[in-house]
Amino acid sequence: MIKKFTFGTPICTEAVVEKFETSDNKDFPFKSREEDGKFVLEFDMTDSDIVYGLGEAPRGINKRGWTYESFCSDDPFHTETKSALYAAHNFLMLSGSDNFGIFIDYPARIRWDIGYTAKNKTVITIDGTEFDFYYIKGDKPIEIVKEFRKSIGKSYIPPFWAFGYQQSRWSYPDAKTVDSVIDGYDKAGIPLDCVYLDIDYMDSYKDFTVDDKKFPDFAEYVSKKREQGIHLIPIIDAGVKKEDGYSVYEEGRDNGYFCKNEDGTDFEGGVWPGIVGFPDFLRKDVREWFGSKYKVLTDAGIDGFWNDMNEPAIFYSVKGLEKALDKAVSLKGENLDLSKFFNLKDTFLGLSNSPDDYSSIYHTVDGKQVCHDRVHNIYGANMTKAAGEYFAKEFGEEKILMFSRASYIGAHRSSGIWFGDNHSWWSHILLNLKMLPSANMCGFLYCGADLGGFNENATRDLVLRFLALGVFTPLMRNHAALGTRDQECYNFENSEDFRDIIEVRYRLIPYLYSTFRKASEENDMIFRPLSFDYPDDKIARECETQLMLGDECMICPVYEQNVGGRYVYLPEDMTFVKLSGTKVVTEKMTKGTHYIDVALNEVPLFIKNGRKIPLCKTAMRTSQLDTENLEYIIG
Ligand code: MIG
Repeated sequence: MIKKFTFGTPICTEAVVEKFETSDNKDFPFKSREEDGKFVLEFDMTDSDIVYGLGEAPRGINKRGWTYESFCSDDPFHTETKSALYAAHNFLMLSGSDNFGIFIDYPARIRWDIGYTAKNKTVITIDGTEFDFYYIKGDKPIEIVKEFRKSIGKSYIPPFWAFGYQQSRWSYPDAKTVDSVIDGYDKAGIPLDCVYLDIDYMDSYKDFTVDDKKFPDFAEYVSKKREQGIHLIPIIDAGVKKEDGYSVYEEGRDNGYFCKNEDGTDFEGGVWPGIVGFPDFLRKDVREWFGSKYKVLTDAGIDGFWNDMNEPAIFYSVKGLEKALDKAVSLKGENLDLSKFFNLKDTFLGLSNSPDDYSSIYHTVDGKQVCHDRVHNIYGANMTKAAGEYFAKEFGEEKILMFSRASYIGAHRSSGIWFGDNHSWWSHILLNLKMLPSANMCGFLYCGADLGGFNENATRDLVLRFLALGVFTPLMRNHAALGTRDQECYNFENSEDFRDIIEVRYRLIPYLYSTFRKASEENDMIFRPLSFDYPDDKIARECETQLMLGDECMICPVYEQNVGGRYVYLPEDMTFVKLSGTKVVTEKMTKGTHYIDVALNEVPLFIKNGRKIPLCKTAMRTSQLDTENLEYIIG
């Protein structure tokens, strides 16, 4: 049962597709108050209640004991004391003494104090007083999730090949480098379906251009790669380079498609290409225009994209930089004391993603000028919708791979997400695991983290363990930052170990793909916390290092260095399966805690008693998989 409450006249985000009658605000089920233009609501918790939700966010599956913010943030340090990442997924759910979910459909900042200030209180502060509020009542968490998911519409389903293994790096700048990556994988006998093109494929970081010195005759190159079974996936950034003669910019400028300053002139920020205009994706005509620009690349045979920098990330604004430079010049020759020096330094450090800049950007919503602060969290989602809507119209469903960095609920209907710039840290294997069920609750099924870690140098064993989790994530992509150690599997010693892991993925694709489709069609989750399935089992309720997968499995990656296995908790008798290349070893295990040995080239998995999962033969490409002749592992 869902009850909708409307406060004021909210900006329409299009997150919810089901129609609900609006309830009387007198019946609002929470203690609430308005305070300084903000709306505050709260609820009590008992010690054993669990609070789920917030999708792509820092920390645990149980969100208790911290404060979070809904504010799409370009922050490449996903440390545990952060409050926000790239997404704003305003769904929260209490399970225990009471069972309910809430969705706050509001495109600006929300603060969620979930037992941080007072252990047994959740206090939610909405940065405004105009929003839609959905109260979802159910007996069990999964029922609440399904009800909520039904209201927001079916999750995006990517093409089948998007379940193959994908290799990325910032950057493979030219055709020769891309060829060498494919070659490296082929020679090592490691399956591969996609290679990514990060910003350097473009001409001067201009969206929808290709540098023809690096990729002469791009369309022919793309088609050659497709003959080899490889999909190239270019990146698209939110900012459009300001340059006379560059048609995308000129069209945007001449038609008034870019976000504005208060005085109506174009807001100008600096990102990779230097100064850019930011398309006002909140306008339907701008979305149609920008969406149709992807055609240049789809015409060249491209059938997958990733949208980046759409929080939006702004390195500096032209106004902000000018002020900072003036300050620096005015201090020239002065003997700076510490406070003056740090103030100067902070002025420059504060240029990026600055609150002042965000406050000075204006959108047009329903013909009215609206400050960016009021709609920040739906900017990136609308960029991705622009693309998704164009693809669905032009090519039909399930044809184009599309995922985004920034997101808001609703974008799950047209794309997936990746979890942004993580690190090559062991702790980020678990962070990846914990985000999966939370993202699923919010509709994002096609998702995954940068396997091996994006920032800093990875070790061989970290990449292997990360991949062994990635075997199960719909998006299985290894990605690494500029300047870090090579992270392609074939670049490490004994690459057979990597082959063993990735072959397991290909063998599981029929199972993973059908589990994915089913979850999308039934508004279900692919990954669930153990507590969903075993609500009365204390250890299962608290477990955040294992997940249920589909109706059949439990996964439990190894997430520490220099260990040959891990402890795992079985809430009931199950079959332990170790998969490695073509090898499958099974062992019956009883309810309780066990230590399992897992070598670096093995993928651990548990199957519930009486359930079975299919395996196909492995292949070098998803297009070569024989999905008809399956063998089964029986639990
Ligand atoms: O400022 O395009 O999250 O995956 O490799 C960095 C370069 C911009 C951030 C993305 C990352 C990508 C990188 N981008």
